[in-house]
Amino acid sequence: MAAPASIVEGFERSLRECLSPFGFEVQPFKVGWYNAVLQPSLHLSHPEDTLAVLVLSAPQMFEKAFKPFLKNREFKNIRDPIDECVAHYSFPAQKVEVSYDYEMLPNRRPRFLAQTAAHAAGAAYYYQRKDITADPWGNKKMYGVCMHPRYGGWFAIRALLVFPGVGAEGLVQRDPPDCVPSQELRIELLERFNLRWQDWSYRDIVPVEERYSEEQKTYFNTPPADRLKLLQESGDLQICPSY
Ligand code: B12
Repeated sequence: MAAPASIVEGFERSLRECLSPFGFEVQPFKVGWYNAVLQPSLHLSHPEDTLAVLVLSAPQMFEKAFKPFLKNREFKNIRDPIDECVAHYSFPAQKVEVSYDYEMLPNRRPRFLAQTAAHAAGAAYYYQRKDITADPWGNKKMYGVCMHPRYGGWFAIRALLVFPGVGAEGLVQRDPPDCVPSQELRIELLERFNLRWQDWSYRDIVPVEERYSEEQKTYFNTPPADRLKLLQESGDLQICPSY
């Protein structure tokens, strides 16, 4: 069913008001914009005008949502606190299908291609090997990377919300800002992302407003299996030893 533009706008505003104080950004788009660049087997199975919203985490999510979230909840059977935190803050009361960036389908494909969604939604340009006219990499596989106009590479794509039955005819597609326009810099970006992503430098290929704090970097540098221990040691998390 088509919703008037004002309803979609109001909806977007509510989501933004709810999530931005916690360091998340939301970007509404139409399912059809995403499907248009993908082969049919990867399509989201909703009519092309269906409203979808992409949720990104900005650098401050760690301090504004994740750490307060840890302090306010009882922890039992935690998988990854970041993911738990996203679940906590992004479930509105409306009927909504939520897919997280880490979720895989039985055929081992991701439930949605986060970078393609970010580009199609206009949130962050997805620089792919095919965006480089004469690349120097021969047969080597080079993964693509999204760059955000304000946070460079200091962000993550966390979740896709689809609102079945809500039409978004009023939305107008905008290209994401091309913040790495030169061929030389695109080559440098893909090399940093593929060959030395551990040094964080690909995230700074453009000037940025904010980066991850040292504490957040330490957290992400810690193997997932050791993260709970790290949080316990820093006093951000107390777990009852009996379970
Ligand atoms: C699997 C995965 C990996 C795998 C494989 C990577 C890969 N790209 O295939 C591995 C383990 C190697 C990996 C590593 C990393 N990853 Co990773 N990974 C993913 C994951 C879960 C799925 C990616 C995937 O399988 N894509 C499938 C392939 C086939 O898609 P594709 O190459 O984009 O091809 C499609 C497009 O080209 C599209 N297409 C065709 N034409 C056109 C035209 C246009 C205009 C557009 C937009 C699209 C488009 O069609 C193709 C499919 O047919 C995503 C999250 C997600 N749900 O998407 C994170 C993700 C890509 N990873 C991410 C990161 C940060 C990393 C790491 C730095 C690790 C880390 N610290 O988190 C490293 C860096 C890479 C490296 N040097 O190893 C981020 C990237 C953020 C960004 N700024 O882009 C993501 C988005 C996770 C997130 N939550 O933000 N990752």
